[in-house]
Amino acid sequence: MINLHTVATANGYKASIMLEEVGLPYTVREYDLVKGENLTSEFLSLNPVGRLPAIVDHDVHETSAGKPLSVYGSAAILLYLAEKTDQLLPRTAWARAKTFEWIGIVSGDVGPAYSGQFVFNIVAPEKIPYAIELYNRLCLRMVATLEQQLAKTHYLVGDEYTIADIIAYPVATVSMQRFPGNLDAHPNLARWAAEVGSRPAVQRGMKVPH
Ligand SMILES: N[C@@H](CCC(=O)N[C@@H](CS)C(=O)NCC(=O)O)C(=O)O
Repeated sequence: MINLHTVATANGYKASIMLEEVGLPYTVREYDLVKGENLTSEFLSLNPVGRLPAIVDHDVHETSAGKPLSVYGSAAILLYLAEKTDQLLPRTAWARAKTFEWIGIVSGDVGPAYSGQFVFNIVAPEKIPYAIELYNRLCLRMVATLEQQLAKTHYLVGDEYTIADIIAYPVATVSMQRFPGNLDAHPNLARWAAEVGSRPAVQRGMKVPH
């Protein structure tokens, strides 16, 4: 059995979509970040970073007497579950490396660009034009990168639906949607998002925790 510790955000949905896609049974615990539930000693003992999502896999222990395996972070969770179930990770060297590359792009470039854009446009009490302009431009570059790729390939890595698509879908439909006109102005991204979003596992995962 796997426990999913999560929140209703793009990062949380990446993990719940993956669990739905691979078909492993799991329980869900939702955290209230405003109340600081992610900073309790109980949660920090399984993830010292204190962020969500994280999973605990009770089938795997470091030693026979040790505690169950915990894995933090959407990219690590997707890679772990893909390897555990032998699903959604291509076998050829080229496609496998490109899948890793897209996991890195979405986690390290696209996600932080949209986080910064949200913080400086919406959350920051003081509106700093330089920061707003910087992150708005960065987001436009990121969405253009996805659009260019999806103009060339059906899914992010060729013809095969992979964990690269799973990690990118919640960003495209939650984070990018906050940035007006993003999907509408990018037909290949919109085509891909409609197809990925029609998968039953994706629809179920996008409802976890709600
Ligand atoms: N690199 C992580 C980022 C996780 C992350 O930013 N989690 C946010 C929610 S979406 C969080 O837990 N924030 C609470 C905090 O930073 O205290 C991932 O890809 O999963």
